[in-house]
Amino acid sequence: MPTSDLDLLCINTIRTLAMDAVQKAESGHPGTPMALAPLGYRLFTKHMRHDPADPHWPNRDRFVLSCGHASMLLYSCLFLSGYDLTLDDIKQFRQWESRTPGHPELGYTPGVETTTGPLGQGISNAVGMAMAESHLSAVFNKPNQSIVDHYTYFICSDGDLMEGISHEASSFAGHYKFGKLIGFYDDNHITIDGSTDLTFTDDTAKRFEAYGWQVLHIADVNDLDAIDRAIAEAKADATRPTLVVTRTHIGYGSPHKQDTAKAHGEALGADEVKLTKENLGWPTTDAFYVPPEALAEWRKTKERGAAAQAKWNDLWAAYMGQHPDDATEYERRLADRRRPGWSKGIPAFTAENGKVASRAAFGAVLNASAEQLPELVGGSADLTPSNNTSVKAWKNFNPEDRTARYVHYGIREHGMAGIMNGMALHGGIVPYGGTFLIFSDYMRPSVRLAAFMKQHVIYVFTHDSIGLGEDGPTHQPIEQLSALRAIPNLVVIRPADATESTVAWEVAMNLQGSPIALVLTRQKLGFIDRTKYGKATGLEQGAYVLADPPSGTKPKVVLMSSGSEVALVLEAHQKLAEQGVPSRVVSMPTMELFRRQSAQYQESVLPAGVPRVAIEAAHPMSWYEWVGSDGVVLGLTRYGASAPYEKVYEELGITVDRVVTAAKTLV
Ligand SMILES: Cc1ncc(C[n+]2csc(CCOP(=O)(O)OP(=O)(O)O)c2C)c(N)n1
Repeated sequence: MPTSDLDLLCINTIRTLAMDAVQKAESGHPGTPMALAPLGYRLFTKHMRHDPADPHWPNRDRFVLSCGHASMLLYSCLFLSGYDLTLDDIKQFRQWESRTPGHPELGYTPGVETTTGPLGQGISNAVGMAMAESHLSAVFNKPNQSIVDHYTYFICSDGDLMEGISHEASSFAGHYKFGKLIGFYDDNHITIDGSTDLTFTDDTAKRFEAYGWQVLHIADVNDLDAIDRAIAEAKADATRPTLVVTRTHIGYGSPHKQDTAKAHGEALGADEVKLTKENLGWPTTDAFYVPPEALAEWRKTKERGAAAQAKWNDLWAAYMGQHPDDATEYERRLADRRRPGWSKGIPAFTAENGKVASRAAFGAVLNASAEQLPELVGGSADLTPSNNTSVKAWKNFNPEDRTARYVHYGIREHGMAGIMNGMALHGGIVPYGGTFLIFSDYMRPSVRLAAFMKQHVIYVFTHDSIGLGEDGPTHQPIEQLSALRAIPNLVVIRPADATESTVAWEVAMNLQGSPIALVLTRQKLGFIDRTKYGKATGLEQGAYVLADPPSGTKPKVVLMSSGSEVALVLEAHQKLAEQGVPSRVVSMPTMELFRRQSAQYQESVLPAGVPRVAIEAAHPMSWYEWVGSDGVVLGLTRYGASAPYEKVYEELGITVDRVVTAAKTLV
């Protein structure tokens, strides 16, 4: 069926809004929204089940624009479909505090499901959303009551597919057979530097076939029937994700810029906008013109959405009547709330446990609480026995049993982090994933986005320092701790012993609005006797006093540390006391939570005027914030070494004696 005049008007409304918004802002990416306009139109008005009046409807289809630079495609579709977004918002594209920022940002614009812009991330988020759907539907659906039953759509560009994370996530999705994941590849042959001939001659179709995806083709995105057919075929294959290789033309309709890199990332220019509108047969050259008949057609989406949601509401009401416990449980999970008393079964560590690595303590605590945390879905990037991320009672998540909760991510750290973001964004799941701390570098772009998007994701980073010993400097993190602590809103927790590890897990599960990195040792740590020293619940405030001089004596110096080096400062405290220097010991497992405390609490832990020494087997950078201008940080500004860990500590000067010497020079 040839495209009707009305369809064309609706499609060209996206194209002209994109051109006009970018022209007004004098920055942005007009060409890709212009190219993808027919696909956006068809998805939002015909295929996607979504309710513009309720962007949080749990059973909506998810849509991810992985090529976030094409944000005007998404904003146009959201505004035209009837989300709470106005033409004025579109006119404010890329302006201060507008709801239409340069790239889509979660929380700013109703209907935006994830923050995209760093290419490749969106694909991994979409995989995570499809995974969440597959798990939750297996857990909660009943015969004839599929309360979790939706598709996840994404659009990606050349750049998305060139980025390595697209490989990790797509390979994962193929292996785990996410049949309700439907992606469109914007095959426009153009990137910023010019033609894709310069850099990208992969056979994308063969690549995705090799991953186990169904691959379909649309020869011309302007063929709406072809879009419909592809989506029908994609849905018909329930066992494979689908990639639709879709030929488009960047800057479609622009007489001088179509099919050129010029249409990618800058305004077309007033003259070219005018010429393009004429070329498209647009009724006027006025900016931001939305033909009433096009808007009316687009807004039918609201009726469709309301009807779809009403149908689901009936289903949900029946479900609540027949399965009240499951319904309550589903709501609890969507709200990211814990079961009351979930942590009661976690046993306390005592001196009898002897020395315990914090990774081992974590494994024990995870296992002791897992039954009360059915919202957890977790695993490791092929380091399960090292990360202690497994739960004895759990089975492996797999295509035959999607209720299972242990995820073997394979050696795909970046993919794992992006997929976890997708699960958290979907809702109903708290994802955790493990690897060595050193490989947090491989995950960093997704960790940053989790923090930016305020997602509840838990990273289990073990082998946290030179303390891992013989594997040597390639595996010994140095700058990773400071680098992670520099990510705003990421809560990094490095527990000092088994007891702090328990509190860390409780914080990690209870905290909302921040991802949490648990930084854990390979080597065993001594037991800190809490009848003698400060309570480990002080971790909740980020830092707390572990030891003070005998009452009445004021400390002359504060010794601080985190994790395995807390043992060193405790010993230094003892030695200094013997030498007549009264000191205070502060355990600072998490700088982020300490920063959130009142100035009064901070002062009570780190009193002004008392000099401070910090020690950590890592780059010193993050400690300068806490030691003050006259303080001393003992850290590492070199790489580690391959040897038994005690020897490495000794040779690199992470020792009690150095703390004692530094403290004495300060007092
Ligand atoms: C990780 C990452 N690297 C670089 C960029 C900068 N960038 C934005 S779009 C783009 C490539 C544009 O080519 P393509 O992905 O084909 O998009 P199109 O030109 O078709 O819109 C680049 C390099 C980015 N956004 N993310």
